[in-house]
Amino acid sequence: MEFQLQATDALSNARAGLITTDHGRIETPVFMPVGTVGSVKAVHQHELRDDVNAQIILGNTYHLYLRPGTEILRQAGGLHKFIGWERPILTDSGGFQVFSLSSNRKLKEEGAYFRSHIDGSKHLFTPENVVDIERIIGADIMMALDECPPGTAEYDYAKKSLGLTMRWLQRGWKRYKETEGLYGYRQAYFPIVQGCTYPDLRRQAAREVAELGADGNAIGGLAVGEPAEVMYDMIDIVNEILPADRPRYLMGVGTPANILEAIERGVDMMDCVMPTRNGRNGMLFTRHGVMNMRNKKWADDFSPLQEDGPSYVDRAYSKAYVRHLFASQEILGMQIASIHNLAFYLWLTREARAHILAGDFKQWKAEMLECVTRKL
Ligand code: PRF
Repeated sequence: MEFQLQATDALSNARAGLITTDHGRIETPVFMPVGTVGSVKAVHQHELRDDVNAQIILGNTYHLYLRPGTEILRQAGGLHKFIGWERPILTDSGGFQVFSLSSNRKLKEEGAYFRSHIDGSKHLFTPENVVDIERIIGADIMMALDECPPGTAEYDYAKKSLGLTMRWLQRGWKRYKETEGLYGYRQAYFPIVQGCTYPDLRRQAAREVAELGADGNAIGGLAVGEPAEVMYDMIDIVNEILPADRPRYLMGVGTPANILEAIERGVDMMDCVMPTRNGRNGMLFTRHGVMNMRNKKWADDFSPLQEDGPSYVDRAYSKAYVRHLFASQEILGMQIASIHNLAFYLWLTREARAHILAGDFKQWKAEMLECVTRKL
């Protein structure tokens, strides 16, 4: 994987860059739709490519390992072939999901023991076997196994947890290096900076992560219950240390406002379930503000979903129709909302990139921030 830094904003830390993988290029800043089990919920692969303009999607090691399992994925020739997606894929390591989904999980030095949320079966994730699984999935970017403590974690717990995440990182990196070149194409391995909301822990983690010299680096453990301002401070602290010539990936963030703030602070990649999950609940993000499509006020509004929207669904369907679909609990409402929201998120990051390249990011961002936080 290669990263070319194309421009840095004069008035902020925002950057525009180009990632090159063996499955194609990614222009940054970029938003990555979440396709946990090998499906971006309610959105076809051709829609992701042609309507949403997704450059890369996410899969999750925890889910894919449990179902369909590594044997099926190996037989399929990897996730790209299995799901019919030829562009890049990033896999999260599953550490985060072990903690949010599985039961009876136990962290030990050797790894994370857990029971499947599907059938209760017992499993162990180690930094090494997670690399092996991500290799078989065939991710272009593989994430290291980490522990993500809650946003409210006490200092002592945060420190102990970070120690474990860092020891796991060294072990995972070793396995990554040992297995390079065995799987046909290049697969990058991104370490994850943890450290909760404690500046000294964040700095220490960022230094250790930077020292590895990985193709890209991630910031985890944010948007987990801490105030947004604290999250922004942590991003600033970490980005001061992470190398400028490698992409920076902020994991699981966030609202359109969070995305604009993160880009301003030098983040290049983001993912979040919000556009799809909130979309399925009838919440539409637009450049003019947020609409709740369950609201009765749209019942007789026959204007297009978003006249100047980035996707064909924005002009093909009226607000009244989409409101009707949600009122009737029709699947099509969720599909339209998911395509719309993802297309909007991808538009937002593309626009940010264009303004970074044009040199007027800061002013554009201030205006856009006001618009996207309105309630329509
Ligand atoms: N670690 C991993 N995945 C994640 C996170 C993390 O800290 C987050 C936190 N926002 C989302 N997804 N591995």
